[in-house]
Amino acid sequence: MKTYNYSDLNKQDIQTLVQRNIDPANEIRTLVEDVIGNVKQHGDRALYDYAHQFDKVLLKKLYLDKAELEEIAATVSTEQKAALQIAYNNIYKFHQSQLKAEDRVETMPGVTCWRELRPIEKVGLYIPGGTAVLPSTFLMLGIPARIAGCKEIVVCSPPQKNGKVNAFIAYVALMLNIDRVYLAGGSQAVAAMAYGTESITKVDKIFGPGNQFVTKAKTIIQSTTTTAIDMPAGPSEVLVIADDTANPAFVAADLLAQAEHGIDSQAILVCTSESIAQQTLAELEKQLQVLPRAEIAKQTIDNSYIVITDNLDEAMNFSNQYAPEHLILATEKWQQITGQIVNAGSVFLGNLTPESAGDYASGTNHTLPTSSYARAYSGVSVDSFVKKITFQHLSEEGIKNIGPAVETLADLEGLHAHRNAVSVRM
Ligand code: HSO
Ligand code: ZN
Repeated sequence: MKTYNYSDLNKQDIQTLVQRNIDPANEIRTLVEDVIGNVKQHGDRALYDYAHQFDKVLLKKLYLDKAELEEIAATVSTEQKAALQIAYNNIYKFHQSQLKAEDRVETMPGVTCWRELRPIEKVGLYIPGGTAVLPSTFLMLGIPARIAGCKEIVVCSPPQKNGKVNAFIAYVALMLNIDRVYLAGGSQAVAAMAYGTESITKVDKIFGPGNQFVTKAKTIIQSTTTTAIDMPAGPSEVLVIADDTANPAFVAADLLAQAEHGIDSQAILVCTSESIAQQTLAELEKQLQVLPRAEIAKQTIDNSYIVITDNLDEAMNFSNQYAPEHLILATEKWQQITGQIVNAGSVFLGNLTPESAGDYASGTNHTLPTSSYARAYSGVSVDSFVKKITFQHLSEEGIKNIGPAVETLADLEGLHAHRNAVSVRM
């Protein structure tokens, strides 16, 4: 890991350090557009063909039904079920607290305005099935969709070579009361949910992470169809702020947890103590040895860096410019600095709070803005699955109170019909 001294860095250096790979998927655009065009034109037929071509499987049916999911899920152990249930309960509890009715506001006597939630009717969840199958992601998307009350939840996941999905995906589907999983992956799955096919419903919004093909397909359909997407997604990342109260073994473990996701992940350490940084590097070496995914983690660590700062304020300053997906405050003084956080997807406070807790089971969502989108986006929550519709009501007193102002405003914009809509009522 390269080490930089914050005081040696000028504005341009920092700009370069906090920059992520800008759209490395651009070169695959034509390929993805081709797939989208094909699915749009040939529907299910194209999905069968792509399953053969990309997933190496000849499907007889495009989905697994409840009985098949139950059969596949039978291999999940009691211990695994119990752990999934704890995650489910905590995620459910935290997300349910996000459903709050808002107050009605009387802006003038007789003029009342308010907002009400309505679920997005049809949502599509993409559950990746690549090198690491992530049933936790299925929970993170399925639970808020259920809490929001979405009428139709379409789930797509790439088929394995045996024409099935992994047992944990099947089990989570059943936990969520979802009794059909479509066997479609990659950009073809995104296209199917955006355009609809004979068997897959066109949805209003597509959620979920995926490889660069999935991501590219999501960005394309967002601008070419009426289907929305959760957020632009890039490789996962963590930034750890550590001071002399941090535990180097913990910090190294957190950096590696991020690093094992993929070779394009980033694991950044911003540290006020050179000695802690050195000890963390030694720990990294030690802990890497025993990791099954060491190969991947090592590449990420080699591409990541350390910034040494004079104090926590400087560290926070750098972090805000980086706008990390995950921010870990590995310091006993975390309470002193949380107020200064401006840009971050999800924050982990103190030495005993690993990102892994939030990745799986504490209750917060792990679908978060990457690539510095944390400057403007929030992570997935129940809000992502609802619309907030505004309502207003004017009483007789209300129209009398507000009418003259609206008439004047309509006049000054030269919109006489607008003025009239008020005048006829007064
Ligand atoms: N850290 C990932 C989520 C995840 N980790 C799933 C393990 N499984 C992105 O927030
Ligand atoms: Zn993770």
